Amino acid sequence: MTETITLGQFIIRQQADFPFAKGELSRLLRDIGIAAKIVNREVSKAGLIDILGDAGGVNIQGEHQQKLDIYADRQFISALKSGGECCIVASEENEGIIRLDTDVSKNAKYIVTIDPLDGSSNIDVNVPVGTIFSIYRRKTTEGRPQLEDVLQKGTEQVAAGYIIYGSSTMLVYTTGKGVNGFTLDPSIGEFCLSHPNMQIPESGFIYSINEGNYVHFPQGVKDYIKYCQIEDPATKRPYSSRYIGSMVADVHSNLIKGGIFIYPVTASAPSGKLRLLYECNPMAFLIEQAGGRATNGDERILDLEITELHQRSPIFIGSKNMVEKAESFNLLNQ
Ligand code: AHM
Ligand code: MG
Repeated sequence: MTETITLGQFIIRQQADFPFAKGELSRLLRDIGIAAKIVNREVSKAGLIDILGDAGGVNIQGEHQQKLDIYADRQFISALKSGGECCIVASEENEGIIRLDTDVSKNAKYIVTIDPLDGSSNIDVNVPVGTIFSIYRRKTTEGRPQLEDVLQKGTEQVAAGYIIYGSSTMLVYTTGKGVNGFTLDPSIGEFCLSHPNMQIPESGFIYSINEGNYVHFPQGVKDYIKYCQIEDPATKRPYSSRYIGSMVADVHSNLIKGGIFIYPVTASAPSGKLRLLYECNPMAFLIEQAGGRATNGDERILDLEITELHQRSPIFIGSKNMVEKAESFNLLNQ
């Protein structure tokens, strides 16, 4: 019989590697895992009840919020609040930072940034959606935690990961010592270690980009796409094109099979579409930990300075050799 290791057991085992740690990060990861199970329950029954669709609100990016976005946002914030290990949450769905001012959490040492339900426009067509999270250490040492505690470079991440709500639900995360993936076993209600020490193939044969925007891409991005499409048996080109439109699902697929995911600058989105804090940094940390690479076309994503909560960035992320090849094109200039 194969041994089953639950997320909770795995976290405790990993903590044993840090004898002086007090267990706060472990408890924080546990809280995220709990919220993920609750959100998963709602996502999986979304077709049955009136939770699908537009809640009528518009988030600060000017995009329509779906009801499940709001639900997921509240669940994660509430789990982090009751867990007591996080003093600030910054969420893609909220304009400002959210201080968790309870007696326990106001002095907590961790910050969480989260995209509670990424790709939510796909919910009503039954396509995988996801949650993306990052954990940072608070920098200020006294008083109330501040915005500057949140605006940290990607290199400062303590942990990051995602949950993919798909044909099965998985939680994949890193604490800077490799990447591990857990699949939710609905029969016991636990995330179980299913993908230990995940490594992204060095080269892949899949490129993922919204080619509908082709005419608005910089010339270098157009040239790279052409490179992917040219026949060359030695490098197994042409590559396959796969684009789900849910970053978590696209990056997860490329993590397992090898590939590159691209969201470049476009004429209408001159800084790209995806957010540095909620989407690019956590995915970049995780993919680097799996042996891959992530750039904005000029600089490593994790080295980018961040000045605004909802700052956007172009991103080229995935298999190391594919991203390096893309970088040989002029990816940023129109
Ligand atoms: P969201 O956070 O509003 O859901 O948007 C992010 C999503 C990503 O998951 C996905 O990669 C991208 O937007 C798709 O955008 P597009 O439809 O422009 O290709
Ligand atoms: Mg998003």
